[in-house]
Amino acid sequence: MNLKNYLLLPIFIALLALNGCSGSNDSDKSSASHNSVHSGIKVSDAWVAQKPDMTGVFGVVMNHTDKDITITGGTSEVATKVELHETVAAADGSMKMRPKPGGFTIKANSMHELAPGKDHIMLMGLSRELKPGEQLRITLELSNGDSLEFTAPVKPFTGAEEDYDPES
Ligand SMILES: [Cu+2]
Repeated sequence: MNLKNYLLLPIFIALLALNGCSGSNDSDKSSASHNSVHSGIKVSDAWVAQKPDMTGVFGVVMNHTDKDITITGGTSEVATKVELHETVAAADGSMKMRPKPGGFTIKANSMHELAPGKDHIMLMGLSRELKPGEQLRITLELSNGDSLEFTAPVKPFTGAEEDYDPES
C-alpha cells in the first residue's frame, strides 16, 4: 500500500460507518428523506410497529393540493393484505379497530394523522418477522388514480405511548 492510500483509508472507513448508520438506527429524522411526494400528497414521520402476524403503520399524511384525496387501499411486500383501519368504541366500551368504509379522506390542504388508537394502515398476514430499524416499503392507492409510495422504519411497540430507542 502506498502512502496516499494509507492516508485515505481512515476517511474511507469513516464514510462507510456514516453510511451504515443512516439506514437502520434512529429512524426519526433520517427516514423523512425516503418519503416521496406524488401529486402533492405526502407521508411524513412514518413508522411501523414491530409485531407478529399483523401490525399498524402510522405517520402523518399531508395533502398539499386544493382537492380532497382519498386513500382507497394499499400494498406492501411483507403483507398479504393491506387494510385501512379506524378505531371505534364498541358497545362494551372497549376500543376496536375495523376497516374504515371508503378509506381515509384527506381534505384539501390538510393533514390526517395515523396513530395507535386512531386511523391507521394495517398490514395483515405478515410473511416474515419484522426487525427494528428495517425499512418497509408501502404503496397506497389514491382516489385520483395515482399511487403514493413511502418507506417506514420498524420500531418496537410496547403498547404504551412511551418512547423506546431501538438502538442496541
Ligand atoms: Cu388495525
